[in-house]
Amino acid sequence: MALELPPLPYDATALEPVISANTLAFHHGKHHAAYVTNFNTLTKDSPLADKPLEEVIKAVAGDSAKAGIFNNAAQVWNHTFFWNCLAPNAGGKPSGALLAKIEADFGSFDAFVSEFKTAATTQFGSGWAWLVLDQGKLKVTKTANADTPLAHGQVPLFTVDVWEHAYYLDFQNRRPDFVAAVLEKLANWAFVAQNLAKAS
Ligand code: MN3
Repeated sequence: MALELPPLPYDATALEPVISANTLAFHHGKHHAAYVTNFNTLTKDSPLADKPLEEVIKAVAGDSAKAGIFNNAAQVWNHTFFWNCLAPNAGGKPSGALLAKIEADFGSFDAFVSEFKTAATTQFGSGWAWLVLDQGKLKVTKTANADTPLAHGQVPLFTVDVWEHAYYLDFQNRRPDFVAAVLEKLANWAFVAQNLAKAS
């Protein structure tokens, strides 16, 4: 069963002005779509084609002979997850159990934001910044290229794509401004809270 590109969970203009419809047309319509096409080509007639994506990622992680499958599988998963981490009229400060857990594990919400921004802006080259659950504790991590916390025994709760294709049309080289705007205006804390509840 071939993978299909999942539709965006909102209209193409819904995330403006932080993420323009033009960026989404390329990022979802071209980049994410290409990872789906490449994954299907690389796994055609393989038993991997019938496994859930999370299982494929964990099965081929670290296998240099299957690096192409890993990269495309992880990029498909990471992008679908990223789209769900965003919502119009969102961002700011979460509430409830998620906020309590952030305050318990980072000291304060501001301390989490600061650590997340540092991870996102110090990822050298392409990659991702993450909030993960690791052995029951929240942590901020960053991964390079297609790499994903799923390959490291961690549960992803929230991510921001910091590949240049994620922000260059809207922010050019200003990655810190892109990350700050996502946290302030688009972070879908309701989705993150669901991820935490499922993982706890
Ligand atoms: Mn991307």
